[in-house]
Amino acid sequence: MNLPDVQNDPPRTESRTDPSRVAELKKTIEIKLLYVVGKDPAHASIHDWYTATALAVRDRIVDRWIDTTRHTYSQSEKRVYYLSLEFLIGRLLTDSIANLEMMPDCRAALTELGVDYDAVRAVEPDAALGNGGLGRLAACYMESMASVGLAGFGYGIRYDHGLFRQQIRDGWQIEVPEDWLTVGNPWEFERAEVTFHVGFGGRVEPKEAVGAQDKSGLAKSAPTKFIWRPAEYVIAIAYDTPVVGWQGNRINTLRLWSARPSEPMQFDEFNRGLHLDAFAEQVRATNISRVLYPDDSTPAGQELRLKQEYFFTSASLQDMVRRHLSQFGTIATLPKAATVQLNDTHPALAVAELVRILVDEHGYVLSTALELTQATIAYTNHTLLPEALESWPVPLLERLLPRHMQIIYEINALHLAKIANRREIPKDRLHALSLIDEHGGRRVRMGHLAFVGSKRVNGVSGLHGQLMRETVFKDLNQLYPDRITHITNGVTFRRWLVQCNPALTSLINEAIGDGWIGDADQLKKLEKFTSDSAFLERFAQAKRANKERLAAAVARRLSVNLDPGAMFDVQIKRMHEYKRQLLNILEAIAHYQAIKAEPNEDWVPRVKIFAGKAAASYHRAKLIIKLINDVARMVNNDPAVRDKLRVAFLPNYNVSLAELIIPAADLSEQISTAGMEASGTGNMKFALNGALTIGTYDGANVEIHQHVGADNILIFGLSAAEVAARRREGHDPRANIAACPELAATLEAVRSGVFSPDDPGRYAQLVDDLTNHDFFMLTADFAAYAAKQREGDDLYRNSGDWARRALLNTARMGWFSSDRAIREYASEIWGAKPETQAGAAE
Ligand code: D6G
Repeated sequence: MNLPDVQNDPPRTESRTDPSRVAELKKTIEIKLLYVVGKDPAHASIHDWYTATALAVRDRIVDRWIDTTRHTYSQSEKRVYYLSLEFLIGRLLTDSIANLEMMPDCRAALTELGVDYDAVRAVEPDAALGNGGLGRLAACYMESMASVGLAGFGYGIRYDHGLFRQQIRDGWQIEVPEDWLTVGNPWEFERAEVTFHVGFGGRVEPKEAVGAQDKSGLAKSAPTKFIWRPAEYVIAIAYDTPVVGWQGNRINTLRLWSARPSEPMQFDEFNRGLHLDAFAEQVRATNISRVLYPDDSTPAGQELRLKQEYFFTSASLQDMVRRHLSQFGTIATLPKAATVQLNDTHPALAVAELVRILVDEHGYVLSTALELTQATIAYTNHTLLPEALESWPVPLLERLLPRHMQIIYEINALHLAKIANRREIPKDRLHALSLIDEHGGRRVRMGHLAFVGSKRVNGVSGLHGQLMRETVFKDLNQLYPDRITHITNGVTFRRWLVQCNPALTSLINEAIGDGWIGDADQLKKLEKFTSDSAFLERFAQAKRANKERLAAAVARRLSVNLDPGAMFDVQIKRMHEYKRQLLNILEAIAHYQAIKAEPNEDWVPRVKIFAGKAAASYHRAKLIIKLINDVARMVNNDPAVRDKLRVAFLPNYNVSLAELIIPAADLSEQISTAGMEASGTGNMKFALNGALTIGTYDGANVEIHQHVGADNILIFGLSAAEVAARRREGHDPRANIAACPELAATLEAVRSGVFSPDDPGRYAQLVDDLTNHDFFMLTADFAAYAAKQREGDDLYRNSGDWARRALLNTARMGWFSSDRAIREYASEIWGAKPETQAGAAE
């Protein structure tokens, strides 16, 4: 079993307890421990207490959950289906307790039982059913849909193993399987009766046309009808987790599918002594929900990934159609009553699947089925990186989903036929508009499929929306000019301020009340405290307390001592070359060399903190982790710079670690190559918690800059347009290096093995690539970045003024609440009306 390794918190709110509620809760926890966990309190482990507490809290959720479900049915609320291959939920205990405003009671009840709440919360495993931003966004959106009062349904996969656990051995990343379910999951309800058959393979047979139907759009003299006879079926079983909105006013459902074989085993084979073979098919079926993001560098890995995508998409749509028919009796009204949001292209097969259901099972002609589909589905694009735009080989789709491939061809034909009427679109753009990419082996472009099958296609920041129109969907945008929009991402302030930063939350509540928790714009009221030096002092003290908490955790885990008086400079996110952790560590090396050269200068002490996982097969990203650790070892053991610079790489970055680190940050590193980070949400969490951003003009940094004001953010480097121009006109890294002696010296030190004496050639290739290619433009931005860092030092010297700028960041981040983002989705895309609470229209 994996031992939980983050013991953050302690969240202590000032609210009072209610003795009768405490007594009632204490009784429930005792009953759960005894009758559900089956343990004597005298022998209960801390994990047993966690399970009992979670079950007691869950009881308080279920009544409201049922109320919400009834309300949705009785009011015929429009349902929003959020399909996502990832939900990076993290821990749920504090989330649920805080949103139900039960924290003081819960702490008190456990104290009376002789149990420490913080110890209980720390044993909950992180539900790491996602990689990074996209998955965490889905989790924030689920919470916000419940908080603003929308009938939101999350649909995804219940992976047995979430994102791998990262260990660092001798500076290298090692991946270890994650096993969050081994100790049970008290938040989920298995719905053994909610099952759907998901087919794969087989063949498509023509079937005699069914008789004419008179409703418009239904097949009258249908040409040829087809029937898909899959070769195998996998069963999807539902597991429901309640999603608690702020103050528990609404409890929505996250439904995750687990894969089961249609037969438990091949009995004949077993009896013939073929004990392993008897389970082969079953293993193949259950593998579908086994692991988040299987390595898809092999054909078998690719097939599994595609199966995962179809598996959860099909089960979710079957469930949606079943629910709609049971409530309304006809599928014709689906777009009025339901909307499906595709979180990136992973569920893009929903377009073909819904058309298939409508045509094959409900008798629609394909063009009408496509219209109904387009009125129901919407698609969020998350990346412009060509290598991240999904496409599937046509032969693979033909083999695994033959009927869908046929439907995709038909959709493509209808779509391309539109061009005939559009004189302004040159006919030679046909290949760019087609759903099928004909270059180097035929592939289905999933982004194009999602685009064509959707009512709206949104980017996730202003800049990203604009770049989508100019680059990846340039041609499609010309054909469907009103389809692209953008909705800038947001984060839920309940988790990313209230729960993770109780020190700052108490101070804010004292100053402006707690109305901001449900209405984030109220944070603006904090602006009036920017000239109140006593308040600024307390604001700085809250930050200091969070830094001490983090320093204690780092000392425990890494035996590195961090001075809470130093500037905490943090970059935590997935390891990726475009996110440029390498730029950060190279600048840290240059800074290290500068300190060594002038040890008596008045340097501002800095702690550079990194955390992040690299994909298992992403060797360059793993090498950068190693470089950070090599630099850390040297810097942290060099007495000459000890109190001026420290470097720490914290292993196994996950939601809980982020909750510990973010409140403690002074400086937030958001330094992607401009044009490559679609939005970012980490950038929002840091600024909300009173960190200044050092960043490029990229993704949502652009909007953070607009909101917090140019004086309260450190922007540097090439813009997206400048990056594009350099790519077009030729980028000369050698000239950049020659023009910046600090960079030249830094690269030489890395290349020659100063930081890798055990293997001097370790970084030679890395430095060569930077010198000769530098696709991510590190050398172009280095000098501006280094200068900005020193500007940051100068600001930090004046602690009162730094606190003022930090407070302005917190005060002006209200717009980045996921409640705002969800309201925009509701009005611009979903046509759904949020309620502040179930039953009361806003
Ligand atoms: C969720 C919430 C629960 C409800 C169940 C089935 O688990 O209250 O009874 O879903 O709801 P339908 O799928 O039948 O709408």
